[in-house]
Amino acid sequence: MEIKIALAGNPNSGKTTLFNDLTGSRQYVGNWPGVTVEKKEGKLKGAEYKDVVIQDLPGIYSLSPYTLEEVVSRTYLVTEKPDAIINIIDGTNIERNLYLTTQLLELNIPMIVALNMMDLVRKNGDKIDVKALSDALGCEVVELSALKSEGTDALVKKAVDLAKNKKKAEVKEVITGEAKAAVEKIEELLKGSVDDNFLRWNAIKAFERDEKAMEKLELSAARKSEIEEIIKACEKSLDDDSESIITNERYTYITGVTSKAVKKGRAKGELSV
Ligand code: GDP
Ligand code: K
Ligand code: MG
Repeated sequence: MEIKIALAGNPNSGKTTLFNDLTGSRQYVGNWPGVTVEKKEGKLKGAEYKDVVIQDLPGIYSLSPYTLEEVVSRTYLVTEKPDAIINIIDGTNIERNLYLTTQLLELNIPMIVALNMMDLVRKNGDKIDVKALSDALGCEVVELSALKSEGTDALVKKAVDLAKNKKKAEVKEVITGEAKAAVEKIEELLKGSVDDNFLRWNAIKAFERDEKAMEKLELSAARKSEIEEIIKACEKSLDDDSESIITNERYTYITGVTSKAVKKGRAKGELSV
């Protein structure tokens, strides 16, 4: 049976470099349905992986509905349900890259983080505690230098294992406090209207008033207004709009993760010797 693994990450995280390394010349390029965003698919190199297809997703910073690339990526993930996600992140820019990671984890699809640019991280004198990062995210993290093909074999093996075992990430508390309580109330209201695996993701999207995600659920007007009441109450209490509330929760979580796992070496801009 064919195994599908999606490759997701920020622009310039090394996605193309990794994709080329993983698939060699076994690539098929087309367009995503209805849009002119490039769609690249490839087969993993190596006889033992002949049934493994890698789907390259457009480079994105978020799963919000504001760009074509974001919508293409999230629609693929939610409707095609790949067996696993490889989330490639730029190790020299962890904070920004983890913003997408927190959203991908909410999709409840088995995921592995490929911590790329490790050659540069080392050169900069930075230290990343991979075990601490992995514990904090609730999913496996492997070090990688896509440019130098270092760590690719271990990444592939682990990603394929994950896809076969369907082992999901441990759910971590990214959204906390009143926002979490509101999201959980919305989850109760959405039960039955969505695939259970995507309950959390849809509840957060509903809380953010993400129309594109919600129109797929075909909720009744009554249900929609119940959800709106929950959102309004939370916004009033936290004195912020719901989308910003979620963004703030993500960044608070990410700051906690990086304070545990990342030690910066030389300050940026300082000359290396
Ligand atoms: P994409 O936008 O995510 O597809 O990123 P690319 O694969 O195009 O990589 C962006 C840039 O980073 C290119 O110049 C790559 O050569 C470089 N790059 C990718 N991976 C690594 C890595 O592990 N180490 C270093 N030093 N550079 C890398
Ligand atoms: K690029
Ligand atoms: Mg690219």
